[in-house]
Amino acid sequence: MYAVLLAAGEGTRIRPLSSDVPKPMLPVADRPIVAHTADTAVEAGVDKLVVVVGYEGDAVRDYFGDSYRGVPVDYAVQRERAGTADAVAAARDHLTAEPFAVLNGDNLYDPDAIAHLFEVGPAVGAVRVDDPTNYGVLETADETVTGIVEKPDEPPSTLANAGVYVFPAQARNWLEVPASERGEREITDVLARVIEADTVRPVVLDRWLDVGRPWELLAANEWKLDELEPRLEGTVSDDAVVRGPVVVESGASVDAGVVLEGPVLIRSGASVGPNAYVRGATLVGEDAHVGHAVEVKNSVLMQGATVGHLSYVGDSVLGRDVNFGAGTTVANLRHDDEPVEHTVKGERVSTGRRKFGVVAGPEVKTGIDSSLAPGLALSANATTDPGEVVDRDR
Ligand code: TTP
Repeated sequence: MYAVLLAAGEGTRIRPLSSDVPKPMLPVADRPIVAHTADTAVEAGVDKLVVVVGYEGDAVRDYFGDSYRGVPVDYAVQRERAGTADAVAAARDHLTAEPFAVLNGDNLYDPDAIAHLFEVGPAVGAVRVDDPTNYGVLETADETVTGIVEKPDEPPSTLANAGVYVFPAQARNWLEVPASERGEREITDVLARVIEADTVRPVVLDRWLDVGRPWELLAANEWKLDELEPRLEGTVSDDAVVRGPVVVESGASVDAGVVLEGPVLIRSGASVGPNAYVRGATLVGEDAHVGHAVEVKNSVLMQGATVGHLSYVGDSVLGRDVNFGAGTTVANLRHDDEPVEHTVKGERVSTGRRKFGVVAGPEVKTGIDSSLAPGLALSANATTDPGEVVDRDR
């Protein structure tokens, strides 16, 4: 079997982090999100990957090249973001007379369940949820999927569609579905045709995460950082303290007085300290720097991000080459203890998190002593003034 990975979306809901990279290339532990998807497919035994790229697609091509973990990789380009069925249709020239799997390049899956799903023939992955009304919900009878309904008021089951499918070869002829109400050609309409023609099995995944919004990138890192095998390959001072699962990659350095409390990953080229406190789950990306008297907790610092001195960063995502001035303090908790809100595509939404800090796009710079409010988004290249209290997105 081979797998089609959908990685053509822009990730408008995760802006500003996707302002210069496609969402599937955002980092989760030691690799981009889409590499975790590819790992799942490779470990389930696929013999080819077809990656559908679009927005900033070169970043995806540069990462995988023409093979990944011994499996050949082909690319298809989706010209317009016209929906998930359209994305698979863009790969038509690569679809063969064999059954094929389709996975979202921005989802994390439970690998054992995916291996099982690939074995059972036409199938769809699902997760059990308490409130299915916001999902595509599977209708089932006798271990067979009989239908799928989008965001139903009265859900026919608690099985939410997890966006991973095994289709029979003929499905490549059923991709020309009409646009849905939201104007996209949806893969679930292709699934509906497969359900009419074939027996489709539901396969329940224990764990699944769709990375759509910034706090889901934190959740993805919490998941994958927790799975890393601890190892200290970089330079770690004898005067540093390492507690719990910590990885310091070769080429990274940890100076005196630093306390690392896992799960923490310090990537190659990064430096921490002296006298810094980094608490899990935290990713300090390649060439990032956490300096003197800085505390970082449950955060993602992308490549080249710098928090040089006397700052606090909690529950936050700092994009590529962000620079926080001395004394920058992130607030990550509301006084009323309600979940922190964040603006996604112009709408205030609850993150569901009691603690959530800031989302800073690439090359943001804060002035010294900036105070940043919980849930704040700073767009690419935004700056703050010295001493400024920032409680509105910019
Ligand atoms: P979404 O997360 O629904 O879309 P997106 O990635 O563009 O993000 P946003 O809604 O924030 O703008 O997409 C689900 C998966 O399908 C994801 O892996 C991207 C992929 N996709 C495509 O490849 N082409 C498309 O036209 C669409 C809509 C999605």
